[in-house]
Amino acid sequence: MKQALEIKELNQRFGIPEIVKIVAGHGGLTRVEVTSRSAQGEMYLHGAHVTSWKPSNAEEVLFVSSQSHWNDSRPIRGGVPVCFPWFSSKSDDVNAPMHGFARTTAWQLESIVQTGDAVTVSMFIESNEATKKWWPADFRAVHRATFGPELILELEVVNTGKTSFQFEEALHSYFQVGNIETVLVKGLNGVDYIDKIDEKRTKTQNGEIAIVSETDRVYLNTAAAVDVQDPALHRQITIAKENSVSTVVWNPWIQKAKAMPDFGDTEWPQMICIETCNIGDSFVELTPGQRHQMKAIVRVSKL
Ligand code: TA6
Repeated sequence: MKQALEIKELNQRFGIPEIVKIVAGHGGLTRVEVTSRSAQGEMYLHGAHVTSWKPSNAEEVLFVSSQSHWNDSRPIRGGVPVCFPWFSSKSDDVNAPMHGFARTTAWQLESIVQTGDAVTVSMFIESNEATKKWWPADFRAVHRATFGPELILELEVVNTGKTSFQFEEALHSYFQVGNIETVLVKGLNGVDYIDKIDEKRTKTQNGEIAIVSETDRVYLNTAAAVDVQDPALHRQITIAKENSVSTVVWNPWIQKAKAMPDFGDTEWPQMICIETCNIGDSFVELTPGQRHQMKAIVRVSKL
């Protein structure tokens, strides 16, 4: 009953008739649903997690595992997990959640604005006792998702405290592909990367990337847009970015897929992660009052 009242109030405050409604989604988690002339989209308050973007002239672009958990203590497997304020494991605390606490935190709706054919959903979190259990900083983070002919994701972090802090961030985007074994990833030729599957050795990308085994690479010092060419679905997904200098390319392949309980054993051929980040040595530092906005801009075109 409590959730029904909350959803009713959220629809009164933020709903847009025929365009935006707030519902109880998978696992009863609160979901914003967008249906406009240019695109359909979904975003959960849990983790400010975008789980769907389907432009009117294309099929679903994001991958979500059929085995995903749907509860407020686990991250959703797929879509766009927001990794903040650290990436992967926390260097000084083995008990800290992987990829930070943002993706398993309840965010709040800030605004929902229709601009022409596009709809921008903004959600925010602010530092509190729960976040300070893991990280002492005073901050406000906003995740703005614009569902239109492009999917535009912006993660803004503001230092609301009196001391500087450093953080890592990633929009850990899972993209739907027809067959990973025929996909080619272009745009990173000549870029150095850390190969997490080969003892974190640093290598240089030679040409385009074909995925032929478990792939987990952190491309360094690159602002380049990436093209995911997917002949099986006859489309190309382009991921451009702003204020991001790291790009992660990940596919778990067979063994890692089997090892993940919230990922189907046979789902690895249907997805690839192209992650828009500032991680490792490319962390972000904010002085008091300073803010940083990282943006991913996703487009789909016919191949
Ligand atoms: O971004 C790639 C990666 O760091 C992989 O190493 C793998 O762990 C993936 O993220 C998924 O992490 P998660 O904590 O969501 O299972």
